[in-house]
Amino acid sequence: MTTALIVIDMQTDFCPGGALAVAGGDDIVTPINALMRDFGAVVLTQDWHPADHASFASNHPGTAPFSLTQMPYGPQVLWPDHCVIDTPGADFHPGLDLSRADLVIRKGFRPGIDSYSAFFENDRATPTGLAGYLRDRGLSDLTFVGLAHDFCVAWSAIDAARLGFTATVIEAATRAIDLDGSRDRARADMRAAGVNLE
Ligand code: VGL
Ligand code: ZN
Repeated sequence: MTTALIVIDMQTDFCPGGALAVAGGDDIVTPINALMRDFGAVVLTQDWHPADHASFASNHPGTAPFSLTQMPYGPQVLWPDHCVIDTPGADFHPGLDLSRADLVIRKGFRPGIDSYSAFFENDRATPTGLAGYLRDRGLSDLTFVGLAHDFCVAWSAIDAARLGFTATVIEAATRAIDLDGSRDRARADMRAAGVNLE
């Protein structure tokens, strides 16, 4: 089978009660577990930030979470502290079936740069290594689910399409942060990049 399910950032901090909670984030755990059986491979991503990470508003005195700043690599939303390495918020949701994962790819671990996409950091140039892994295994047909629809899922699916993979997002198995219309923008950007929205 050439298909892979890429499960994006299904972590405690992105679910209700977490530091960067996405509304309804935990509703998609059971559907994602069920989907895992239908794919030739399952990859999980894990947002994994040091406490001094540049994407945290707390590391930019005078700024508020959800404000926009300029980084050397481009615009960056400043977030509440989330998914800090080795804290409970970085754990996978306790209901997620980890047993089916062939690979866990961590991202966002360099202090100075964020990484929404599973393929590249936010400079859109520094690779995570995932593309090579998928190509080596002959996994060309990728389906994306998880959190958040309008950030890490969208950036991952768009990069996948750009890299020549077939990319599909099952929107019912995602939830959006929806910051200033980011959900609709992400949908338009994904369509423009050739991502299939199901
Ligand atoms: C995400 C904001 C910051 C995501 C990760 O998983 O969509 N969003 N870090
Ligand atoms: Zn993050």
